[in-house]
Amino acid sequence: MHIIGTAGHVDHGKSSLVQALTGTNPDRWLEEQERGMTLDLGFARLHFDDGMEAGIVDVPGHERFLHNMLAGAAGMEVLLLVIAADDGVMPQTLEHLQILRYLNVQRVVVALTKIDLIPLAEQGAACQRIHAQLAETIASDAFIFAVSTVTGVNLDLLKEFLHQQLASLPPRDPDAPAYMPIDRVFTLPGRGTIVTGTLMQGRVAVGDTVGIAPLGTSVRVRSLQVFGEARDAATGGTRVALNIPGVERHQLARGAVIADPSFSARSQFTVRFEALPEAQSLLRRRTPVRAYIGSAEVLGTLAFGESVTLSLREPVLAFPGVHFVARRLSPKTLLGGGEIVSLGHEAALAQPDVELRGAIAAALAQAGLEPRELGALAFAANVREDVARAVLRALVERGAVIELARPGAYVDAEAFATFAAHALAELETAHEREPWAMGLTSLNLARALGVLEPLVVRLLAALVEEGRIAQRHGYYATTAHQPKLTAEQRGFFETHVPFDAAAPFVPVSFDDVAAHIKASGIAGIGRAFDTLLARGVLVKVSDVLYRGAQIEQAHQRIESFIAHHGKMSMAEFRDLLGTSRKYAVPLLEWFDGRGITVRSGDYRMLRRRNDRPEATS
Ligand SMILES: Nc1nc2c(ncn2[C@@H]2O[C@H](COP(=O)(O)OP(=O)(O)OP(=O)(O)O)[C@@H](O)[C@H]2O)c(=O)[nH]1
Ligand SMILES: [Mg+2]
Repeated sequence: MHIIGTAGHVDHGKSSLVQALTGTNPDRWLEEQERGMTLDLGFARLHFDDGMEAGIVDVPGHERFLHNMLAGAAGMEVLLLVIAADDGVMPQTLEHLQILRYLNVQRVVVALTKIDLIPLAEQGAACQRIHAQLAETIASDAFIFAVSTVTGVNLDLLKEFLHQQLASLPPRDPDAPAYMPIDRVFTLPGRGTIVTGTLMQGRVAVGDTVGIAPLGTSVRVRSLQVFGEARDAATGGTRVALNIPGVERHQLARGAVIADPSFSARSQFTVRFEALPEAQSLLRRRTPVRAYIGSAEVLGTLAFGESVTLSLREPVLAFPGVHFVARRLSPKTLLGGGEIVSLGHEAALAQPDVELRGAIAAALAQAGLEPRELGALAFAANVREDVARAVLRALVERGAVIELARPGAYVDAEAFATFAAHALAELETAHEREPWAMGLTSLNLARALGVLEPLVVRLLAALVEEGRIAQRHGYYATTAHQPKLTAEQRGFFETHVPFDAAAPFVPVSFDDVAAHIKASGIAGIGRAFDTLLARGVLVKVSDVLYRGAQIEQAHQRIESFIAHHGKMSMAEFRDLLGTSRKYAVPLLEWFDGRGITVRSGDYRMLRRRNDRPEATS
């Protein structure tokens, strides 16, 4: 048996033609029948007088459902391209043809439908025009049948031609391993899970044990149907429904595969890839793609090197000779397609690839604390970057290697652990020595540890990422550290940044405080000052110093004033705080800068919360 597939632009009459040829309406969903539009794949059986049969897969023409079309396209051997005579070749006519050239189509027939809608005198010209438009496509040499499902004209001729085409297809290899991409999963009361699909090759029989990928389990086929009729077995080219009670419906979906139990899913393949000429410019050395293999749609990457590698985010069962199509992630432009050539390097990676891991680990160990980028490591181990990446991923997972960000690089875990221990020890000592300080800067640590500062920053970032140290306001600290001023230090600031209830918004001069700090001789007072500024206990506005509590109060007054009056002038703000213009102007500008207020002419308004620039601290 063989599979005929429809293709063509939305509304051109594909489903009507299938119904006219088979008596079955392929639009099986109520919604499809109500909307008069195919949304998902439909199936019908084409029966000939001599007993020959074929399965028809009917696809949606609307571009929004192209992913459904793709799920059914892999099984098509005879393409029935449908073009409405009154509309001609349209975008999806060509897009479907582009897709199908990468798949398994071996014969193409064109049905020029709705021929009843154009006058007899114009029909010849319409055929010629379409023939010209199909040049350079897989339908360039196809016979064109002008048909109508309304008048029935030429339907018998078309059907007979399909018979010829089917009969001329080479027979399938009955001994090939079974391979059936699943396109539907459902349950029937009392029977359990049913899966349907096009059996692309091999044979499945009742009682057989078949594998299910990517689940990786095997099940027994309890019963089997071909177009609603129970059979003992089915062979390649058949639409099949299998009752597999051993699996729950929710474990399966379109894209899963029933196959010979010896087959398994994998996520990396070496492929032959042919780009569409117009997509050539969209390809990069590593191009993220949406890959369509069998009935599956999976995100992945095409990597072009000495050979082309298709890496998938989720494993898919495929093997050499299986075709695929690739689209861009967004917009979902068709990029091209091709064929699986071999199973890639994953097999090698799954096995103890001790040597490769050893080579990469040794290169890193030799580099010590010096980060190495992927390219350099691949070079050192004499492997392709994608292979090196997979090995590194495994090494990172096992904790043998640390991954750094910006730019991405790798460091030997042992060297990193030594660095981390030293850095933590430095921080502990610093906190003990100066409990009032925020911690150490990257420059402090770089000097203490004898490592260049840019490298220290990247290594510390990895420690912060791991939650082993904290970074606040440019200082690094242990996660437990809370700066604590001495009584003497606190007393100093109580005195020199006083709070006067009679003039609550009058600040002090920053320079005065700085001069007092210099003169005071109190141990650690400068660092303590930094801590208060970093934590917002003291706030520098222009050349004066406020207490954080004063700023907080001013903020509250601004919010409630503008909430009442809608806006606020500088004079109003000054009076609101009972301060002078000298202090009011910079303070309000400070609130503007924090995204709390916004200037509009002579007035300030509140900035709506979602307009505020991200708080920077
Ligand atoms: N006059 C005329 N109308 C037709 C003919 N074939 C189909 N139609 C009408 O064209 C419209 C679309 O037909 P469908 O068969 O649903 O088209 P389709 O290609 O399956 O559409 P999608 O699956 O949504 O892409 C329907 O209203 C049909 O009745 C025909 O030969 N002549
Ligand atoms: Mg349809």
